[in-house]
Parts: sequence; C-alpha cells; structure tokens
Amino acid sequence: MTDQQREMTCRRYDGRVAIVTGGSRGIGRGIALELAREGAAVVVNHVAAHDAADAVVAEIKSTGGRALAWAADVGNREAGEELVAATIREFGRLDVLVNNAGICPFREFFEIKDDIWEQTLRTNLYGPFVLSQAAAKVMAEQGKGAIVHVSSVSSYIGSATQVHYCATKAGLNGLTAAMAVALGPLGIRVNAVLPGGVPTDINRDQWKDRPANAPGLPVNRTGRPTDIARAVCYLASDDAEWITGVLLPVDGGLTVAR
Ligand code: NAD
Ligand code: RM4
Repeated sequence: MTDQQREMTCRRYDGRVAIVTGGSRGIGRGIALELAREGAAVVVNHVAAHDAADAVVAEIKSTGGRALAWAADVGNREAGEELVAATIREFGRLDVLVNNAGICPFREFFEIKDDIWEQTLRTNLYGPFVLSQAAAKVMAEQGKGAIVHVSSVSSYIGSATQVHYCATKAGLNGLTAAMAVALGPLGIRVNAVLPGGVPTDINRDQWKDRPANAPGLPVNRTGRPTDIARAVCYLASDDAEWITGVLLPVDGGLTVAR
C-alpha cells in the first residue's frame, strides 16, 4: 500500500483518543504521528524536550488533527495520573495508551549502580504499570480500551551493557500477559511490540558506526519508527479485537535468525 492509499483508506481511529508516552521523538513520535494520521486525537507526553513535543503537536494540527503536548515523568505516579486527567479534560475520553517512554543508560555489569538500576526500572517498568492503572480505570468505565507496551527484543536477547534494561523489558512482557488476563473482562486488551534495532537518540552513541543495512537480518535494513508505529496502530485497533496478551517482535526477523 502506498502512503497515499493508506492516507485515503486507513482511518481506524476517527473519534478516538490516545496517549503516547515519550511521544516527542524517536519511535514515540512515529507512533503519535501514525495514530493521528488515522484520525486519533493524540496526547504527546514528554518529560523535557518541550520544543520537540510542540513540533509534533504542530505537525498533527497542520493536517487537521487534534493533539496536546503534556509534560509528565512517567515514573511519577501523580504525574501519570495528571496526564490521564488532562487527556479527559481536553478530549473527553481515552481509548488507547501506548507505553513507549523508556531509557537505556548503557553500563558494564559492575557499573550498574543502584541509582541507575532504580531509574531504569522506574521509567521502563513502574511507569507503564502506574499509568496503565490510571488509564484502565477510565477505559473500564467506557467498557473498552487498548494498551500497548513498547518492550524490546532485548527482553529475550541478552546484552552485556543492557542488563538492567533487559530486565525491565522482560518485566514488561510479564506485565503484558498478566494485564491481558486481569483487564480482558473489563473490555481492555493489552499487547506489546518488541522492536529490534531502530536508530534513535537512545542508541546514538552505540550505533554511530553501524551501516543502514543490517547484514544477517532476514529483512536487510535497520528499523524505522514507522515500522513500529504501524504494528502499534494495528494492535490497538479494532482489527485486532480478538488479540490480547501478544508479544509481537517487529525486528526484521532478528529473533528468528539468531
Ligand atoms: P528515544 O530516546 O528517542 O525516545 C525515548 C522517549 O522516552 C523520549 O521521548 C524521552 O523523552 C522519553 N522519556 C524518557 N524518560 C521519560 C520519562 N521519565 N517520562 C516521560 N518520557 C520519558 O528512544 P526510542 O528508541 O524512540 O525509544 C522508545 C521506546 O522504544 C523505548 O521504550 C525503548 O526502550 C524502545 N525500544 C527502542 C529500540 C531502538 O532500537 N531504538 C529497540 C527496542 C525498544
Ligand atoms: C533496544 C535494543 C536495541 C538498542 C536499544 C537501546 O531494546 O536492544 O538494539 O539500540 O534497546
């Protein structure tokens, strides 16, 4: 399907409202733009990067969409609850939560001090959990909702400098399965995407010398934010209404090629 055909046919989110955490750049920006292109009103959460969040909102509005930038540290329960409350005040409902925000401070094993461990767990795992609680309360009242966690192939594949990060992503996989069971009876589906390597700010230093193609990968290129965004948009849409608790690798075949 060409981008133009997609533009004309895929409007699965007309009248719906989504929150994308860490939506100001990288993969989150791609998800925010894709949801908006399909008709969603999008709350673009960010923690700093005010200008970048405002730019995403402006881009959505320039094509007739609805969007709001909202600063909140996802690792802070009160800030997360206020993010959900602000969404309801602005747009009146909440249909989709994408827990995308994440950090990966690369460290050798013995250099993972408690502060780094705690910050990584707080952002990558506690954040999605508390935000899901706040969002699911609203979705349960509506009788319907979808949550997508952005996990990683790193939940399965170890890396010497990502021990803390890998643990959070494996935790997200467990959260996905258990939340799917807990929230299914309330009409809320919970799934996860597991991206492979996508060059963004999170891995800028580690990836600076890597080629754009990806030797050995069945799909021979690195990932793009739109690759992840389209998978998220599918899982959170009614096209996936019988799918919950799924961990979907979006990785060019990395996990099966190893
Ligand atoms: P990125 O650094 O470009 O974006 C991360 C986003 O999270 C930023 O917008 C940042 O502001 C936000 N964020 C960080 N801490 C936050 C906090 N406390 N509260 C609110 N927002 C916060 O990186 P990215 O590659 O776009 O990463 C997005 C997600 O994708 C992350 O969860 C990451 O683990 C995951 N992921 C990335 C890759 C990859 O190769 N890029 C692969 C697998 C999974
Ligand atoms: C991902 C995966 C990528 C890495 C990022 C930081 O989950 O491991 O390869 O670039 O994390």
